[in-house]
Amino acid sequence: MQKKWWQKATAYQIYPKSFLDTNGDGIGDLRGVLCKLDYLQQLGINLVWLSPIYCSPLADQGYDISDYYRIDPRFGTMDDFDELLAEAKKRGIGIVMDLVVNHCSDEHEWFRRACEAPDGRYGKFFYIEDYDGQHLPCNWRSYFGGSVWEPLPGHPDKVYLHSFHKKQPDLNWENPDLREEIYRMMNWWLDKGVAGFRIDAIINIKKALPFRDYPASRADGLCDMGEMLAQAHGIGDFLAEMQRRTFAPHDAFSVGEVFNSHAEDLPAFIGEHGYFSSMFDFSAILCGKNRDGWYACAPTVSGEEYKRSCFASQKMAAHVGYLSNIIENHDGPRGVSHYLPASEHAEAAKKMLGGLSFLLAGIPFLYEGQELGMENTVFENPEDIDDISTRDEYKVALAAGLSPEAALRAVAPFSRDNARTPMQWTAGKNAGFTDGTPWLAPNPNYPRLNAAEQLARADSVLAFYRRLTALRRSEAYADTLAYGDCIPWLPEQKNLMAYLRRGSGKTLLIVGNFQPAPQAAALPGAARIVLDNDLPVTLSGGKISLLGWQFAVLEISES
Ligand code: TEU
Ligand code: CA
Repeated sequence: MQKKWWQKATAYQIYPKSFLDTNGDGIGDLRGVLCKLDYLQQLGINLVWLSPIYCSPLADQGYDISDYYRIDPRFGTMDDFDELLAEAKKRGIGIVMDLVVNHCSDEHEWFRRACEAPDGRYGKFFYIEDYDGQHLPCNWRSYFGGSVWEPLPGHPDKVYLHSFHKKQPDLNWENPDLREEIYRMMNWWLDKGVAGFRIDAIINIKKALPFRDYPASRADGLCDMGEMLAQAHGIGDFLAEMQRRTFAPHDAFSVGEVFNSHAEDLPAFIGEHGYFSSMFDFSAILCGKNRDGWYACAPTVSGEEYKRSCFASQKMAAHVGYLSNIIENHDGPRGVSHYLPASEHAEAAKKMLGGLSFLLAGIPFLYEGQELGMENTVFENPEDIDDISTRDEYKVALAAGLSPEAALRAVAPFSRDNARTPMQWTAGKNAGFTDGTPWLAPNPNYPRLNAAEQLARADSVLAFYRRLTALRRSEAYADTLAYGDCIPWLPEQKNLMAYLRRGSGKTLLIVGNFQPAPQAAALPGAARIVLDNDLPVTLSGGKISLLGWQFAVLEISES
């Protein structure tokens, strides 16, 4: 496979609204990101993905863009952005923008003009259909609840399609004029010097047309979008065009938010000449999901399930391309709360989980606060929920007959707010995130869990992540970790997650004991410890003896 500049990168996702507020309005901003570039550099980051910072009414926290060419004043100015780009570059950090082009905001000029003239140029940028007051074009359920159809403002005889919130009208990718506008915008940012894009909800841009009903999955008579997407063919034409017109000429990095991925599609998506450089591996986060709603989903995922889904994805991507590996992002629970049992949020277990994910083949993406081991937050009553998706799922749980208390308890483990609480910088007021009133309350655990405390401690979760990133760029192991194979080791041994990274003349064994009880594991050869999670490692008789939640990286001399 051809070598690319991003294959050795370590990436970090910033959710700007929750990162650091520098002007006391309670909302994180670009100057906050600027302040923390040294912190990111010391953490060993080379790529920063910024969740959306464009002008937006923030109906879905910026994933509803009203102007693709401007920075929302709440986040700063274009001067701040340019400064950020330049200062990041000085530190060897590339900025990856969030590309949200399945939809825009209903406050975007395109949509306003579509409402003025539904049959005009901009009406054709959207999906607008006639409506007789009774029969909607189809029974698809939006991701945030309710029908995907909403009356077009000013036109009671017309409806428009929104796969997400009604303030996020879908863009019509079948229209070449629309596609041209999108490529122009992408190239404008790439010409400015951004390193690439994370591409939002991209699988949704291709609809199965003409509109028709699918079997209803719930009492609301609506169907899951997945039903329709399974019948939507030909997305590759759009993605190949996007790749050719934007990413390729700029040698940009691109990572797709691709759900519903199938092995047979992988070469087209992330192969040598794929549409994207990489795509996220969501297989573990999809474990235990249930179509009835969050209330019916398993609140945590076992170590065995986590291991099996990682290994299945690794096998699928082997010799095809680079997955991007995560334990969390801005759309769900904190990884340590989701993949570790509630009683095991000790630092050793957090490091183990982080290490196991980080060293898989692919690009590791950390999410802000993951490097501290930040945990799910606490919801005391329904008013504590900010996120639109959680509010909808709470209603779904009530409709299924759960009591208000039970409904809140059932949806809390999945809430997107868990990942969106302010970054915990210090033990001071509001976790050092803001001098004002934070837009979302910080997790009450910040007095004990914060960056300042961890920066001062050699065995902190933060210090461990620094060692992981250092290993990834070390002269000794960078090639093995970037290009080596990933081979499961003792995959049948229960609650042991172990794999080899083999390549460039070296072999590493990555091993984690996914349980509180100790266990031993056979070694594939003579071993030397390269990194551990601050628990004493015992090697003897061709075995490693692991304490509960112990993690180690060993260099193996294979004979
Ligand atoms: O997510 C797409 C997506 O499918 C998820 O939103 C998922 O359905 C949802 O998180 C369940 O709660 C992307 C963004 O990551 C997300 O933040 C946006 O809300 C969404 O697109 C719309 O732009
Ligand atoms: Ca601010």
